[in-house]
Amino acid sequence: MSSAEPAVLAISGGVGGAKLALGLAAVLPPEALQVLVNTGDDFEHLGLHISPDIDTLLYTLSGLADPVQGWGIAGESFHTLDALERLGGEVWFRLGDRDMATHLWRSAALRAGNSLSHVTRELAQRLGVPVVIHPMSDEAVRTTVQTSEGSLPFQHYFVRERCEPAVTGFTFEGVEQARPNAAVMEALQAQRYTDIVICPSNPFVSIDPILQLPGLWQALRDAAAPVSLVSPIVAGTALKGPAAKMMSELGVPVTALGVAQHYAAQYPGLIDWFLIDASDATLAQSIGELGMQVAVTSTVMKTREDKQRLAQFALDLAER
Ligand code: FO1
Repeated sequence: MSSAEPAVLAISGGVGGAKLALGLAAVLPPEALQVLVNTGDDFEHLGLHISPDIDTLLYTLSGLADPVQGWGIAGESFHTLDALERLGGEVWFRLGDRDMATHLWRSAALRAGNSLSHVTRELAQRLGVPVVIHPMSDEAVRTTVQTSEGSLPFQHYFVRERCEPAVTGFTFEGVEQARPNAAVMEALQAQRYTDIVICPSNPFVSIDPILQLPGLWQALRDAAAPVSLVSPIVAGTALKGPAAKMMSELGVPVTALGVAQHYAAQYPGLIDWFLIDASDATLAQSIGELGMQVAVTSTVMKTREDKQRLAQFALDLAER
């Protein structure tokens, strides 16, 4: 793929975002889609470097993903974890046997001195993913969740504690020193993106770590390409993950309007189009008053057709 070609940039966390990325991949030629992915969820575990959101994108776009849970590989076995459990090792993070190969391969390649961008590009090629997946940064940024039970590294909060502790805030360790993905910054400066689509991912732990990289959200705002965002909250609930629980614990209204207020306050002028589900149509006027154009459609992605239709709808907004 020539990186000088015009392309759509999707910005994504894990499972929810990967659904729209899959829809975009189906309606665009492969070289016309790039995905910028959160790495705030990455962690070192059992001596391995794990990049859960990158892997969710890799597995979803290669057709390997477990369709029920959205992460990991379909039909996975857990013999290694069973053996580790017999040894008294840590097994709360469910690493499947085949998934383990990805972590082994990535960890060795990083240890050999390669950047996460390079390693991700190699993995995509080897797994037959034609879309470019950009880690948000080659430097470590680690999401920490402040909770009623103290500060927890993201995966400890999310998987080990099953999102049970009440959230009081988030920090993205290392974000001030990290540089945003160089290829994406260069493409933004060269006006190579025709559309920028923020997927329906968790605003606080999937999209904020990306947008808070120095200079990134301003570069997205200043690009000529329209920025559209699909609300991850529909009819007062999150379609996937703990976003609704987090919003309610943080005192943010658990509505698409609450999501829009977050983006308007944190990233003024960034969002051109805010996409909400038809069930939230009554919120359109209040969201519009925040200075965003609002588009109403069906945003729930259950089938392949839903994903493609929403992807096409988001792309068509640019022509309005
Ligand atoms: N999510 C879970 O809820 N439980 C798990 O045991 C788990 C294991 C896991 C292994 C590899 C991987 O790439 C992802 C995994 N996830 C697991 C998903 C992941 O932790 C979260 O979905 C994301 O970090 C949130 O975007």
